[in-house]
Order: sequence, then structure tokens, then C-alpha cells
Amino acid sequence: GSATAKDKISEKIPAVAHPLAEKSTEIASNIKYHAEYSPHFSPFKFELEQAYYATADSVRDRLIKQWNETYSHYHKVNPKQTYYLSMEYLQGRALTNAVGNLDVKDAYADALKQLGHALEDIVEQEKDAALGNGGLGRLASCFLDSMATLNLPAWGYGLRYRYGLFKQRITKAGQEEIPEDWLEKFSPWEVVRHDVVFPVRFFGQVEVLPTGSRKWVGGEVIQAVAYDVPIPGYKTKNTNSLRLWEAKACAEDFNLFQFNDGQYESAALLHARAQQICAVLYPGDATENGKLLRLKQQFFLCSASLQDIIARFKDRKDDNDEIKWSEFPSKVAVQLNDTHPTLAIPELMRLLMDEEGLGWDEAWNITTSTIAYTNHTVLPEALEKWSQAVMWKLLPRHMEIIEEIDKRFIAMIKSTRPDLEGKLPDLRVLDNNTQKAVVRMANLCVVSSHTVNGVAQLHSDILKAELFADYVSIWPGKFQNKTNGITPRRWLRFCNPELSHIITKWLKTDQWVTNLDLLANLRQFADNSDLQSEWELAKMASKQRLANYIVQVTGVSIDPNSLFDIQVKRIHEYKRQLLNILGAVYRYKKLKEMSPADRKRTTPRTIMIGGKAFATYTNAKRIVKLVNDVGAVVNNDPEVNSFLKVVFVPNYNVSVAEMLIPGSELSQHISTAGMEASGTSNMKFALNGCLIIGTLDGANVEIREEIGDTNFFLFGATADEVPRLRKEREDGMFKPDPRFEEAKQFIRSGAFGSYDYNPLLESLEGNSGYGRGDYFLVGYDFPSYMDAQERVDEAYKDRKRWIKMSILSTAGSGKFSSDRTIAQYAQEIWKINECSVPSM
Ligand code: 4GP
Repeated sequence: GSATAKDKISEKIPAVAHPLAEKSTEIASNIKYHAEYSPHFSPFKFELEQAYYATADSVRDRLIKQWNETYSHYHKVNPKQTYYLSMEYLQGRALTNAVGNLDVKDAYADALKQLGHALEDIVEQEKDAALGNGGLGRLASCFLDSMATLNLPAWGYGLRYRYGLFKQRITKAGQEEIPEDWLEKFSPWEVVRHDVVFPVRFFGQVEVLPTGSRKWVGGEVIQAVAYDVPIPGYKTKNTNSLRLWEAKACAEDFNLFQFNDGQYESAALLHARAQQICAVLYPGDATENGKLLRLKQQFFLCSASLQDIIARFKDRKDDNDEIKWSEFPSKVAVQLNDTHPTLAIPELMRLLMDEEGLGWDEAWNITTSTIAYTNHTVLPEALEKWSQAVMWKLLPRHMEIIEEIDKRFIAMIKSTRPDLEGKLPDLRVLDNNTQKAVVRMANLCVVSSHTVNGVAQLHSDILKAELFADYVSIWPGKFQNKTNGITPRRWLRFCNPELSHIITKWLKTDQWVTNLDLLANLRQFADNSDLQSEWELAKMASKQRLANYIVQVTGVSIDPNSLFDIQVKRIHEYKRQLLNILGAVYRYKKLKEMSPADRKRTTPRTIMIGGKAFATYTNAKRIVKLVNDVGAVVNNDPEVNSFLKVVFVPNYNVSVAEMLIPGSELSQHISTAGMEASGTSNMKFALNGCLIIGTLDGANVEIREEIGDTNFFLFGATADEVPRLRKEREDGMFKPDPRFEEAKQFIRSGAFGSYDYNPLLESLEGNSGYGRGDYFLVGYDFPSYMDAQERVDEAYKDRKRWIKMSILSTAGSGKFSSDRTIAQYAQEIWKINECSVPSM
């Protein structure tokens, strides 16, 4: 295109490498240096995209410096270090976070201004790194931020997926999935480490050596190459690593002979197979091939990470000391983020026994004192079970080890807990009872970890009382709770500068950013009308920004004076977006029936729903379509559309969340009680002064405790009532509320188009079965939900009281900092201490 003034780089500013510049003029020179000497772009242009890359490169200079210092400091001090193993990280964008944590945001904004650009526009150029699906992955990313901020020697390990979570496009047919090419150009935030490469074997067989020891040989070997992403802490030198593995085949595996013979595909077979491993996040596992690939991914992460951890353990001892394996657990803590990295257990056993020559007992002591496991869900379909047949094929040595773990567990129970013998079929690691014998990964984790934790108090209690009850009687000290948290940097300080500014002003300190409990001091000002009007103005500015965004991405214009009501999260029946949309349908119908005068007395609402449905989850996709169909009718109905809008926010991701959350006034966390392990967006909304309508589920329980029950719109059955309510349904004793019937009937009447919603609505009817017979109790909770919504409408009319409740929400959110969560993991599970990099 034609070059505007902005597109050309300023002549006046010299291009000079100033990696650690503090003055904005020098930062501008450093950015210009990267723009001119980067081989990726024309040196004569300085368009937004190039400006983004040059800015990112310049920020990276600082990160690399701190990161090297951190690494060598940890190496010298040799503290106990945590390794967080996770198949998912939802990092989002890095630039705003990096300049914020490095405390150079204003200087960069100023430098860019001198170069003719605005920092806000530059950051928009970055694609989200979406190497995760939802809560579990975002939690891992918040944890990384807190680990660095708390100066903890703690790293993340993950996979470098070529395509992360799909991009969601909404068409007439509903959700369409498109590959998200986050590496389309390249990511300036990763550093490939050609010097950090480990071989990872698949398939093959077990050989018995003359010494009697066993060795895994043959099969195929793929190389794991490290890509490091520096993770800065907030206003600290400590800069940790997120190490992502990429799969690669060796040159020797390229068959030149076949290639010269014209057999191009078979010549590069292993190269193609290597590429598949990190091609996509969680490929569909409906097919046998899909299952095998997922298992390969899991093992790839575990094997590469453990080889790296062991190499570092050896490397950090003094040169002439011999290796003392018994010290391993006092140098290494490994945290498994759900069961996805369970193979770390047999892989650590294998490496210690087969590669390092340790005996079973010693290897087992080390493994079980090193590994801890976090459970993130009680949903039966998420409890991983791998076919033993597939495992024998892919990982024969690991299956031997798992069999031995199982055998020894049985022997232990028989000798110490004969009372539990009858329960062994459920407690064992191996399940040989079903037609297809499987390995139960959660059981393997519980048996082999020193600590098992849930992610909110209610969830941890349910794990102890139900899923893992018998294990609790065997190892009562093994089970803990670690209520989730969120990083206050990304989720308040950076995404909501207006509100942050007000908080700092009233608290007379910005220490709350790293000591979130200080927010409680806002309580004393909750009635102060100056604070209230500043608070309201800040909220209005965020709502306006959100309204601009919504019209831009959906074409729907929404009124910033209406109540902004948001539900954003993965689409799942247990999260009950269907309850929300049925409520909206009922509201619409009543608005239609009202007189214009009555309508004017209602509280105008904008309901926004966003989230991705798993590509093969039919009912979730129907829900997405229903929300869109309802929106199309309601938003175009001139009679009611100034009182109600229903918007589906497309392609929900971390960056979209950073836009939505500051502008929210009410958010919905309405899962069937007992099913949402914690939830973390509930914490983000509350922190940003958004009120919650919710059930007594997951972390809602603790949020309500902290912010006060008068500031929380509670409804619905409690977790302990759910089994009885399901039973009553099955016995035909449930009488649905007429409002619920009316809402469903309205959809069936074709009010929102001719698409056949019967299969979806039927899931709320009948009386039995998982996912049918209204397993998630939408019908049971509907009346109390609608009543709670009426209380919301009433409360919103009293603006002063609403603002006060909003202030109290923020004031009560201190507990939900991931700094608190991570400090607890560090003390109570990992036993690691801070290891601050000294400033020179
Ligand atoms: C999620 C849980 O569903 C959510 O309640 C919790 O807040 C989050 O983990 C973090 O602990 N689980 C997943 C998953 O994302 O894939 O199982």
C-alpha cells in the first residue's frame, strides 16, 4: 500500500543497539535498530506489524539479559526447583505483560510515540499464544507469572504446538473451527535451543541384559528440541523459563536412497511422523489413531522434560562430587497438571533404573517423593484411561513398570489393609475387568505421588469424600486443597488501568499488585461518594470500550447504559450456558407481552455469551447456534431491542477476556453444584468489580465467603442435594416450573428459526441417563435462577448500592491472587524457597 507518514521510520532518531536503555529516546533508538537490522522486513518501512516485531525484539533484549542472570544464579545456588508439567498453557499476548512486569510501559509508550506509533495499536498486532483449551491451561500461565514474581526457582514444561486452540468462526450453521496460525510469521518470545535436545523413543521392545537389568530398545526415536519462552516476574529480576518441546527427526532418518529413487514420502516418513506430534493441541481422540497420537504427545512431554531435569540435577553438583541420587527429591519437585503428564511416573522410574542403575526400591522412593498431582475435574469423561494394548505397543517398558506398581500396590493392601481387599478392583492402577483392559491414570497418580490436591475447597472435599475416599483411608496425609488463583498483573493491573489507578489512589500505594490482600482496605471507602463516582466512571469507560469492540466484531450495537451481563468459558452442558439462554428467551417473551409502559420500567440488559465448543461435542455446538439464533431475532426486534440484546462473542480467548472482564457488571457462574472444580474467571470478574450470579459450586463458595453473601446473587441446588434430585427425577417425581416449559415451548414454536432444537431440548427432559433426563438439573434450578435474576434487575436500579457492591467485590478478592496459591504450593507441597537474583 501507499506509505503514510506513520509507515516510514523517523529520520531523526538514530538506529543504535541500546539493549537496556532506560530513557525513552534510547529505547526508540533500540527499536529502530531492531527495525533496520532485522532480516525479516524491509528496513525502509515501519508499518504496524514491523513496529510490533521491532518493539518485541527490543523488549526481548531485556528479558534475555535477566533470564541468563536468573539461570546462572539458580545454577550457582542450586536450590530445590519446581518443574510444572502441563500439556496446556494459555499464555495470551506477551508484550503488554512484559513491559508491565519490567516496569517500562510508559517509557516504551513514549518511545513509540517518537517513532509515530501508539503502544495500544502495536500490542494488537500480536497473536494470542493459545496452547491450551480453557481453565487448566490458563491456570498454568497464571502460575508461571506468580512463580517468577515470587522469585521462586520454578519452570514450566510444555509442548510447542504448531497450531494452538482453533479459531472460532460463527456462520449461519453455528461454530466453524479454523486452524489458528500463531506462528505464521514467527514468535519473538521464543528462543530455540539447538543445544538442548533429547531423544524420545516410541514402540520397540524390552531387552534383558546379561546382568538381568532391562533395557528399552528399537522402535523409532524422535528428537525433542527445546524452545524457551522467558517468563518475567513483576518488578523483579527473576525471569524464569517456559520450556516448550518441539519434535524433530534426525538427518540420518532421511532416506536419501529412497528419495533419489523418487519415493519422496517414504524417504521422509519419520520426519512426517515427528511433525505430527506437535502439530495440534489435543487432536480429536475419537479414532484409534487419534488416541495413539495423544498418548505420544503426553509421553514426548514427559520423557524430554525428565531427561532435562535429570541432566540439570547432574550438572549442578560440584565437579568432583559423585551423584547422590538420594538427594534428588531435595533438589527436584515435579507437579503434574492433571493426569495428562502421568507418564512422568514410569518414565522417571525407567530412567533411574535402566539408565542410572538404581534398584526398584530406591527408584520408587525417589519418584514418590518427587511427584505431586493436581486434579482439575470430577467429570467421568475427563478421567483418563489408556488401553493397555495400545500402551504395550507404544511404551512396552513403561507397561512393565506400571504392572509392577500395580502388583506391589495389591500386595501392600493385602498385607496392611485386608479390610480394603474387596475394593481392590476399583483401587488398582490396572483395570482388567472391562472388555478392554485399561490403565487408570488418576489411580496411578494417587498411588505414586506424595501429594494430591484439588483446586477449590469444595472440590477437594468432594475428591476426599467420593472419588478418592478409600485412598484417603490408606494415606490420610496425602490429600490437600489449593484453591486456585489468578495473576493480578494481567487480570487487573494491565487489563484495567482505569480501575487500577483508582485503587492505587485510594489505598495510597500500588503494593496491592503483589499483595492483593491490601484490597480489603477499600472496604472502608465503599460508601464514599467520591470513590463511588470515580468507580462508576471507570466502569463506564470500560463498558464503552467493550461496546466499540462488540460492534466491530459482531455488527451489533449495544447500549453502555444497559446492564452488561457476561458468561464466557468453554461451552459445556455442566456449565449450563443453556440455563442462561433459556432465561434470556423467557425474558424476551415477557418483554414482548408487556405494555410499552411496563417495558420502560424494566432494567435494560445486554447478555453476552462467548466460548468455544469442542469440535465433536454436538450439544455444545447446538448451544452456540441457539445463542446466535436467539440474538439474531432479539437484536432485530425494534419493540424490545432497547431493553434486551443477546450477543454471542466470537472466538473467546485470553485477549478477548482482557477486553470483556473490565466492562462487565454481572457475570454468570452457574454450573450444576459439584461439577465445576473451581472456575477462575469468576475470580477475574469479581476482582474487576463485577457481581456474580452463581451456584454454590467450585470457588464461588469461597468468593461469596470473602465478598459477603449480600453481594452475591445465589441460587440453585447445593452439591449434596444433587444426587437426591437426580434420583427423584428418575422416579418421575419432578414437576417442572411453568416458566421453564414456556421458554422451551417458545423455542420449539420456531420463534428463533427453523433449526431443529428438539434434540437439545430433549436433553433437559425424560428422566434418566447421563446427558439425558436433565442430568445437569437445568429444569430444577430454573425457577430459583429466574428469581435471582429478578433480584439482579431490582438491585441495578439502585445505582449507589450497586456500585458499593461492586467495590466490595474487588475489596473481597484478595484471596484469589495466584501469588497466594503459589506460595501455598511452594510451602506445603514443593518445599521450595525463594531464590532472588541479586540486583547489581
Ligand atoms: C478446569 C476446571 O473445569 C475448572 O473448574 C478449574 O478452574 C480449572 O480447571 C483450573 O483448575 N479443568 C480443565 C480441564 O480445564 O481440562 O479439565
